[in-house]
Amino acid sequence: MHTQTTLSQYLSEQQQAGNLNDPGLLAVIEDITRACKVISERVDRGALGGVLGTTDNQNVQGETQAKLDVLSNEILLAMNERSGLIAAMASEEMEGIHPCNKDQHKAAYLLLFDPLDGSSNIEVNNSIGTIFSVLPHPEPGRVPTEQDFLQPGTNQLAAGYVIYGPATILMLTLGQGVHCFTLSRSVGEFVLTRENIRLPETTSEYAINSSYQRFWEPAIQRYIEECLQGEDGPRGRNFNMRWVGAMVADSHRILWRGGVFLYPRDRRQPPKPGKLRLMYEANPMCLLFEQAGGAGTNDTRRILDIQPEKLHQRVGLIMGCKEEVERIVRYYKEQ
Ligand code: AHM
Ligand code: MG
Repeated sequence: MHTQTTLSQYLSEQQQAGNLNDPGLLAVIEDITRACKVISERVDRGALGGVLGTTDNQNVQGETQAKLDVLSNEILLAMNERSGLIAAMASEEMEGIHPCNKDQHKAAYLLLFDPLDGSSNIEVNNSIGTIFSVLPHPEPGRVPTEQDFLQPGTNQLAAGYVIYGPATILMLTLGQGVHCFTLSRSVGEFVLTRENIRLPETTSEYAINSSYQRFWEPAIQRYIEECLQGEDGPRGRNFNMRWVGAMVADSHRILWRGGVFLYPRDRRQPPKPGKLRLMYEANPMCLLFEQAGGAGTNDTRRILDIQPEKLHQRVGLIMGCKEEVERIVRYYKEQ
């Protein structure tokens, strides 16, 4: 009989095998994913749950908040505050950090999240998700400041995302590979469904919002143009393109099937270096991609090496199979 391994069992087995020696971190992952199960339940109810539609508020990015953005943020805050392990949290939906006023001595972690990625998909019942990143508190024992969050992505202890799609799935890394868990409604737990995911080496797929083509820089124009030429162009093969409009869904397809996800810096709003945020979107995603054998860059710099200057800093993001990312880096250097 096929026995199912739940996330909790998987984590404790890994710990017993000596692969993970940070029990606090495991408890943090359990709390984050518990919150995601609650969000999944709310998403599932759709229009019947009264969670669709927008609020009258705007977040710090100037975007109108959907009801589900706010609700997911509240769920994540409430469920991660209890353990006392998290010193403070930061989110796409909050301007400043949210310190947790429990026993600060135990609180060794900082948690960042995008509570509901792909908000514009909510109304149309397409995939959406939650993205999270766990950083160490540089000085456990004192109340953290925003400055403490400004650590490069290489410092992340864990990262992952949950997709609320046809099935709710969790993609998780604790720095030792990427593993996929599927939420079993009958068991009420995330169950391991694929271990050690590796990005395929060769690729013929890409994801980009091409309606911004006229604003792209020459490196991106060149890359996409060559893909579009297919067999008749320098790449010598045909490419396929998809754009769901939720990074979790678009990059998940790439992580699964190979390819490259692009939300590059463009010339739409020159002071803004891209749309996506470094700390709770690009960093966790790039850790997952690197752990799966891929790569992530802004143009010529590895995303995980970027020293953040601001909590809500934006960044151009290109991630996927190493070869493709390296090719785009080369095009940026040559542009
Ligand atoms: P959100 O976190 O406010 O939902 O915004 C991020 C989303 C990404 O999931 C997605 O890749 C991108 O915005 C889509 O943007 P666009 O509508 O410009 O294609
Ligand atoms: Mg997002």
